[in-house]
Amino acid sequence: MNQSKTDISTNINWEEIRAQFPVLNQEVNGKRLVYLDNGASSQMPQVVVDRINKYHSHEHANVHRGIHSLSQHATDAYEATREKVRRLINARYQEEIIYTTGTTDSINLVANSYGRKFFKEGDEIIVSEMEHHANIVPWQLVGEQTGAKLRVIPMNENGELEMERFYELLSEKTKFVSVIHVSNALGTINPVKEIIDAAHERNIPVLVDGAQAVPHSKVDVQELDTDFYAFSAHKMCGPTGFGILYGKKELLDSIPPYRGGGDMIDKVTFQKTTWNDLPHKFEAGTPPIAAGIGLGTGIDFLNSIGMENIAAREAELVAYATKKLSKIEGLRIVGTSHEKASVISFLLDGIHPTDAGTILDKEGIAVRTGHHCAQPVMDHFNIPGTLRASISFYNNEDDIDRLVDGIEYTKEFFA
Ligand code: C6P
Repeated sequence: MNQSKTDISTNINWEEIRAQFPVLNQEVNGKRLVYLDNGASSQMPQVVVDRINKYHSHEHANVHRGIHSLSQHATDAYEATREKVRRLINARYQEEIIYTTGTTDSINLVANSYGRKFFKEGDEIIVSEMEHHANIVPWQLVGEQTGAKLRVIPMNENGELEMERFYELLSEKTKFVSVIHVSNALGTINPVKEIIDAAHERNIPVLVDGAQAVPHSKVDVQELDTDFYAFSAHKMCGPTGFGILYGKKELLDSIPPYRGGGDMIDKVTFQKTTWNDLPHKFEAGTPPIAAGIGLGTGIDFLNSIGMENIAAREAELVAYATKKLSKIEGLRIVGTSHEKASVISFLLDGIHPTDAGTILDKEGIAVRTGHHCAQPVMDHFNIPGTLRASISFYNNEDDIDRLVDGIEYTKEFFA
């Protein structure tokens, strides 16, 4: 590898950025860690770790409840994240940003609140064949309660949605469309704008699962005109246990709360309870305060680099990795869509992905193996699972070269 450490197009020193991630600076199994499991969870830069520590060390108090200074300070820090998220995804109002515990929680919120209110026997919800389980099971659960059924947009052998089939599935029975923006199992970037526009022509609301999109590109919910958009903090340099549901204000106003408890109420009597205003109507109980504050610092960090620069750097690394992996004999890439981001899934001839992943781990290389919580994708390709390298802007060409060496070693090991 003989590549300049400073990206010429953006003049960003990516090695300096990488150095801000303390986790990457260690050995695992006696080898320098190569972390290529960013799709499962990305790492946190030191500033995020420090910010969370500061909250725990000096600022801890419950939010929205106390008149004492510490509580008000915690509330201000926690609420500041809402504006940062609003700006990041260009939502119209802060009230449209609902704090959740992650993408899974965000989708469950919509499936329960919207679905239980509006779905009935014979209704149809369209999802795609490449959904994460988090965008399948909540709809099945609400379908069991309401009689609504799932309809599935199939994909082709490249792992691209068959859009003509989507148009055929749209009918007067369709009451909701919920699709993944970027596939965590294949890396496919889906034409969500086209899907949203087609659904809106029939007044059908759309949720987009953006868990693998927001960390890697500039997402603009107003430009997409999506009704709901879900993502997780821990895939975008933030901590676990925190996530976001964006929803259009009028839609959020039209659906009931999903969970009951403190903070989400206006007035409680044994006869009747009324709800708090948005966004608090959907935020019952004491939230993960430190995680919310941490996400705010994570967003500051991403903004300091620039989402466009992050997307460009990751595209460069994905292209480099695809080229290198394609040259390995007996390696097959699963998911060859023209539009791809950050994820490369692959198989090695005659070697089970779990066995290969175990050997790579011994070499200090962290990849994910298995079905990636997308079993229908594996069923489509008739495979038990894949090895998955998921790339972040703080990876570098050396990481990819180490992966290539690790794969060659794995092949020799099993030969
Ligand atoms: N995918 C992966 O390794 P949570 O767990 O709620 O933060 O995110 C769920 C989820 C939903 N949608 C997509 C597209 C996702 O990728 C994920 C999480 C991880 O691919 C863990 S299974």
